[in-house]
Amino acid sequence: MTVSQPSAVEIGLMSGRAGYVLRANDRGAFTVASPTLYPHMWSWDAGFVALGIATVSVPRALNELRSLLSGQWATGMIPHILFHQPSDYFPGPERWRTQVAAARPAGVQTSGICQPPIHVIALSRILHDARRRGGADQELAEEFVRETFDQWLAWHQYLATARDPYNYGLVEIHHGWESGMDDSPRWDEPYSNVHPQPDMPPFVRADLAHVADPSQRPSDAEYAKYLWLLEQKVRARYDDAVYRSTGDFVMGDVLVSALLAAASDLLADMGEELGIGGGAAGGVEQSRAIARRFRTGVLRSVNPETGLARDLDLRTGRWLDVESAAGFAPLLCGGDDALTRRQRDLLLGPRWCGHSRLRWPVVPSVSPASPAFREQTYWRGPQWPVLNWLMAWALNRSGEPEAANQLRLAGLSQLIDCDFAEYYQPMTGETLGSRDQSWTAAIALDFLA
Ligand code: 2M8
Repeated sequence: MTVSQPSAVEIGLMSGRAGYVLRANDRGAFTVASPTLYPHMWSWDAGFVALGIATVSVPRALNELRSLLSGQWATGMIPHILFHQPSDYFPGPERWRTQVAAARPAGVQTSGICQPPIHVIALSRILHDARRRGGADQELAEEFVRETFDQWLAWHQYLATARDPYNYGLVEIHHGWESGMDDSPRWDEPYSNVHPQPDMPPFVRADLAHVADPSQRPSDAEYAKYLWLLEQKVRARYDDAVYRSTGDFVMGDVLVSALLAAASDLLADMGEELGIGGGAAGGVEQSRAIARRFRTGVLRSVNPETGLARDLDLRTGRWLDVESAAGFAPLLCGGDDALTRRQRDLLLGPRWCGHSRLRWPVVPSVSPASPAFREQTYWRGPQWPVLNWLMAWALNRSGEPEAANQLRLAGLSQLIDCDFAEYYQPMTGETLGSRDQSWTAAIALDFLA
């Protein structure tokens, strides 16, 4: 299916409405991930939000990242949620009980796990935008990179050490939420080994009140497992080594690893350009080493038959062969040109974006040809505009601008109604989950810039 360029009127309407959504979701010091379902700051959402806001205002974009960094733990971890204000979101701070953790930050309540390291990818894009504009924007952005370089490096080092103590080259995650793809079939096999115990405190879900149909969200049984892992993290006092030996879910995540590799290269590039982090033991070299290790880990995980990268269950030692979009991790971190071309063809081909039943040729979270595919359940098949953005970004970086533009145009067509939904039913184009989702509006702005 070929998709055409949106008209000037459509572009004007979409960018106006996307800008409006981000303004409406702005709470002063930070942007909520969505107005009611997610009334807090989420880590990887904030990265996408910042790069979208940068197309309108570089200072506001930098403030978003500064606000996120205010939640950084002493370990270097950037937590997955910052609770800047009270709300009915569950699980909130009283459930996370991060006061048991010595490394928690002062002055802001946070969750105790993390999310994919998209932030430096966003920052380098913001810097690029700011340089194009020049003047005060450029100065501000460069100053921000100088000021925060060590914090980003600490974040990446945390993932490279506390979360890869044996140098596998795969970042270990301790909860499906850390992958960003909560209920993805990537984690079905590992979750079958997670058994909530009767001493887990009872809970009432708040999320279902905010969606039209519960089948768009994870099931109650899945939620109980999510809460059980949270409980195990609390019982380990958020000490990664203790959790590793006691927790039920320890996975080498290929998407997180590929993003870490890509982000580490970009951090090194920025350091070199701005003359920071130099020397043999400096931040630039450390970043390059992290990039190399995790790129190697991602490439090693590829199943030669399918051409897709695989997560590794570090509890059982089993590779997890699932046709999820995370399998395209090598496209994000590069390192093998033949594989990049193979993945490009696969992504645009009939098992993925070129599947005959898709309403729009946009990356689905799971291949529609896979038995695990569900068309309206959360990360089990629906299309997530941010994933599509990531793949377009990756294709551009790998020297595939035409393929990238195909995804961009398809992504814009999908968003033409300006609902900026959290995710989309791939066969009908119906909007699912939350409306006015910040990161969806943000990537629309970036695609239009
Ligand atoms: C979703 O995750 C949260 C838990 O972190 C939830 O379901 O309550 C995921 O889509 C995640 O990737 C995203 O960052 C978050 C906020 O948009 O929502």
